[in-house]
Amino acid sequence: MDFLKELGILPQNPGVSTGAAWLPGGGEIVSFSPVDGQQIATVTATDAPAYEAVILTAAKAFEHWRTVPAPQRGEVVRQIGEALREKKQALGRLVSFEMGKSLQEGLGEVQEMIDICDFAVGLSRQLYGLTMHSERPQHRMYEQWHPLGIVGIISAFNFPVAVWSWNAMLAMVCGNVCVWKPSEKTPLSAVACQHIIAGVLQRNNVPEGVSCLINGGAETGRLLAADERVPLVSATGSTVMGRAVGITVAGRFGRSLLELGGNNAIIVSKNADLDMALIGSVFGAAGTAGQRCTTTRRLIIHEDVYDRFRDKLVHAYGQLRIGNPLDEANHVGPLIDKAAVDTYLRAIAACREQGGRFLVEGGVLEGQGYESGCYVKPCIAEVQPQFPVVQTETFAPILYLMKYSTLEEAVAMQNDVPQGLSSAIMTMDLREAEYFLSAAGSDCGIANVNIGTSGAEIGGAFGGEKETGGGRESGSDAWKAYMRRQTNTINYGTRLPLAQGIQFNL
Ligand code: UN1
Repeated sequence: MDFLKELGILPQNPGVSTGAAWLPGGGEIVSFSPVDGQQIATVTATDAPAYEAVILTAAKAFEHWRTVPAPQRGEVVRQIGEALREKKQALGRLVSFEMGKSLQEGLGEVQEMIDICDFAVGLSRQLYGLTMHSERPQHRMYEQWHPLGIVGIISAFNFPVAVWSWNAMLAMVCGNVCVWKPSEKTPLSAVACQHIIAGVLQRNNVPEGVSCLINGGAETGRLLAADERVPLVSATGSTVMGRAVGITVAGRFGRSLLELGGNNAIIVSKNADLDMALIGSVFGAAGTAGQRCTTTRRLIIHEDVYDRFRDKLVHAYGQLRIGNPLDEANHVGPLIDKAAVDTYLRAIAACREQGGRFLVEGGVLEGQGYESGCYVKPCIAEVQPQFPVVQTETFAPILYLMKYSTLEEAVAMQNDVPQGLSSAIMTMDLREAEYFLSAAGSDCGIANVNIGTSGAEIGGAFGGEKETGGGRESGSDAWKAYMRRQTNTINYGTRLPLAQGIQFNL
């Protein structure tokens, strides 16, 4: 496992960092690989004194970082992108090994990091505000965007590095400093990222505190959510976590950016290219072992093609190879841990109880290569849309099939869940596609045509509606969430006329 050495991972890793410096912390977090069930290494957790030291260092760093011109901040991010290019293979392998996603997807995740760095470099010269025409003579009005301060980033195990970079690289070019709390299930991937960027920060004389790392579970996340010194908390993960963070942050009038659960559907029209629909559905549902927030959980299939498409799906599931994700011959790796396996088994039992009929059976794999107990079979069930289990996001490869007859009915089914992240329609019919994208169509943050629900590019704003939390990360103008807007009016005349023509003569 040379990649661990290359990334500076030790048997015992400090886990509290203000950039290049590592602080003593509290207890210990153990990282197990779901690939073989073995302990990889341990990481120091963040106790209250270490947390306080991080926040004070970050606050001090902000005083300097906010004065560095944005394009110069972009230059630092450009170099971070270069450093990530150099370490792409090693970091991709660690992500695959610690999280359990396929090597291709581990490398793809690092590619997303590189892409967002490139995006952020360009953005560093494009933090545009508008100018307006004042109603008063010899007045000028414009708006500008200023950094917020400390941005807290809470990320999930399923994208242990990319989601941090979407937030951190934008936040940094915007002039903020970041405090990252990664998932306690994937702490080593975070330690590796911190090592990779530390050299770049040092070479550029960036002060300690611009990019900090803290480690721990929900209690560490609560410290960030409750801390008035942290104006923005960006949190990716479950709806339960997001609700707690969102309420705590709102209680102190802070801002939160929430990217939470999805319950994503593909509508397969009778006018679909069924071969294309098949690839999108199988990758979307079984890829990453069903552990993406954009994973395809529901297929809503037109009655005319239902039997044909169902048979194709069942056949394709028979071809899926499940096993060590570092072996490129395998399509599906393990779930993150045994607790996730229990959740998967409970959902299968609930589905059966509620009336679901399994076309491809699930189950936990045993025997050689499956010793970790985390490898499960992707499965398919025929269901009714209102089953409670179908309304719930289960982070595992369980695909629900439903039948429709009119497009209006299909869109209503697609929208009739509490979540609103990603959605797709497979159709060659322009009218159907446009209806799906119209105001009467999908209610999700992401709506695709002839593409599955997962695998979004970084250039678009990423996030969703309803219980997904409403936040937008990554591309487009998502950067605005990391800045405060200021409207400026300047009077360069010799009189002081009041707005709205009000006369106030002394
Ligand atoms: C997530 O699962 O938290 O669209 C993010 C995708 C990826 C990002 C997923 N680019 O599947």
